[in-house]
Amino acid sequence: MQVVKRGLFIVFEGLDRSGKSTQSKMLASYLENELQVPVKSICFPNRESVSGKTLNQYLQNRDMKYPDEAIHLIFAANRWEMRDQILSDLKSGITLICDRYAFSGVAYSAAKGLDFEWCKNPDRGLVKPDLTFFIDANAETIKSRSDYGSERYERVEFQKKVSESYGKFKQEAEADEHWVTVQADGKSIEEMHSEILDKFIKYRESQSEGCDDLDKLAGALFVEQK
Ligand code: Z5A
Ligand code: MG
Repeated sequence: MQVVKRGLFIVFEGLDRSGKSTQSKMLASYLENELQVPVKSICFPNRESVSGKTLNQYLQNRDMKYPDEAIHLIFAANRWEMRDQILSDLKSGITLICDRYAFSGVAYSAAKGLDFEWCKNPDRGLVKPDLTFFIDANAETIKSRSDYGSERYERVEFQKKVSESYGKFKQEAEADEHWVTVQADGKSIEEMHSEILDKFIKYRESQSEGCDDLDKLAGALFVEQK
């Protein structure tokens, strides 16, 4: 009988226009076409769901007034809506490539001035990623990229604050292997892809014996390990 190994949960994080969608698509396509790994691409916010429609309106309309705390909770609800599907896909052997996750939720809301730890609360207990690729791009570099400025948060000063919030995850993650920082400045799309692929393959090889066990990820996001 063939044993289905669970899929891996891979997240991409970073500032607006840092290259998350480009790199997620390239990784997904390589895994599917070159390694024959079953893959599904997902993204947050999921703008199609009930909560996602509100988030889409909010992001596209800078004049829409809404309390920062309330919108933060809706971003988190948008992830909880997908929790069961994420677990079920991973169990059935599908590797998920996820464009933004709860780290975005915390980084953007904390950049608005909300308390960093408070911001984690609504996402506590979600599925923790196996690997999070943080694309570390300079806020000044990305402002020249196409379509920059079209949504609510795309302002250099604000992006610098988001970058500082992400920096806290970087510090927290020093003792936790799931956070992988990929420097973006001065690198081509292809150079970044090969660096990410290399790190992914090394991780996959290191996990090949033990990755059936989903228990250590399910419910583990932002929960202290005892
Ligand atoms: N948000 C939040 O507040 N709370 C939450 O919980 C969540 C999100 C989940 C929408 O996110 C907003 O939601 C976002 C955070 C907030 N803030 N804003 N505004 P989104 O993911 O839908 O959109 P985005 O991240 O803002 O933008 P994006 O366009 O999706 O960016 P990207 O995916 O990182 O970039 P890209 O599409 O891959 O690349 C952008 C361009 O740069 C494109 O022309 C590429 O060809 C080019 N590019 C990419 N890499 C390179 C390199 N290495 N060199 C040169 N050019 C490059
Ligand atoms: Mg994108």
